[in-house]
Amino acid sequence: MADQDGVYQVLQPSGKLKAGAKPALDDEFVLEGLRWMLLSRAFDAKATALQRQGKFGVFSPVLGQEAAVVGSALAFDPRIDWLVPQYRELPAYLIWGLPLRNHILTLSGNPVAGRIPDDVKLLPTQVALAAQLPHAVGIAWGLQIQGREGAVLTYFGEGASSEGDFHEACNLAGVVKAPIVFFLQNNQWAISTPRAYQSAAAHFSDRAAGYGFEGRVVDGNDLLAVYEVTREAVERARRGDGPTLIEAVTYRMSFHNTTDNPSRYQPPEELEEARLLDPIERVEAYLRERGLWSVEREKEMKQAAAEEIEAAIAEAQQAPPPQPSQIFDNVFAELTPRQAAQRDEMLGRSGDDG
Ligand SMILES: Cc1ncc(C[n+]2csc(CCOP(=O)(O)OP(=O)(O)O)c2C)c(N)n1
Ligand SMILES: [Mg+2]
Repeated sequence: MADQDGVYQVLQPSGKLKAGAKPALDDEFVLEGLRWMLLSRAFDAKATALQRQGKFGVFSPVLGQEAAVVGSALAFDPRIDWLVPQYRELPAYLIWGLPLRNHILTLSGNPVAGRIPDDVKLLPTQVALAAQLPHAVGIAWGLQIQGREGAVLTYFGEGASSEGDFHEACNLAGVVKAPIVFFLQNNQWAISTPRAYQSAAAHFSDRAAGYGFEGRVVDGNDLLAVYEVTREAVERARRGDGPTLIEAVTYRMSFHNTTDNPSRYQPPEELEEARLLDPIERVEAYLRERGLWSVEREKEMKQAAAEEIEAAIAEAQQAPPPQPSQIFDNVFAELTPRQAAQRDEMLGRSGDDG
């Protein structure tokens, strides 16, 4: 189903299947995907409002990239596979089992939920660009050495792919045939730096050849195509056939994060064009055509998403307020002598009861 430029697509922007396409996702699974996408979009709106009220710290929305994140995450099995994130993939963390309450507490500056539950195979979000990628390869290689069946999904942006860590991680992953999927979200911007400044290659996925593994480029606004390409990559990893670099071509339809004002650099016509390719509307149109989507159904699902978010916020508000000394918790299993001394000093000064 590749277009002339090689970008894999199953659903056209109108929501119609491409000629000859057979969706790998059944209807129930597509509805499940849409549910996650709507929850993500509703959370983006709520979190933006709470940040503006001073209740949340800096926050990066997923808006526009929901199909890329949800379609890829659904192709894995969170019971055995690991997720190593960047910072713009909330629905994937939830699919992996992170309680939304924990994410809300983190955004509220309360570290009580900073520790990821032991049974959730998820690493913390990473702001230092591409620093997560060597860790992701280490986990994948470790799973392989231990003879476990799990694979790793790691996310990063096209901007992060200009970092040395990206190349080093891919190189090693190729050499040891690590069971990993490098999922590059090409949302066309790295804050204010446009895509063209990151690489002269036609597609970021073309770089995979240089590391000796498979590269695929997919329409990142097409839930069905993203799922299918990622599923193939997971199966490749499970077979022992090594890594895949997937480039999901999408668009960041909102600000980089809440400190950013994209109207200063983003051409308005580009954003208008991107809005015509909205990934949620595409899935809705597909399901409507199949008689599975209606105004009532949409209302119900949006209402359920809003209630889930409100319940998680209420739950987060029950948590004890943060104490300054908690910044020492969950960093190392045991504090170093210097850290212990600093903690004692802080306890002495703050009246914090630890
Ligand atoms: C090593 C490093 N350099 C610079 C930054 C500042 N910075 C934070 S996000 C960002 C843009 C990242 O773009 P991309 O990887 O495309 O991800 P996106 O935000 O578009 O999802 C930059 C430059 C950083 N966090 N880390
Ligand atoms: Mg980007």
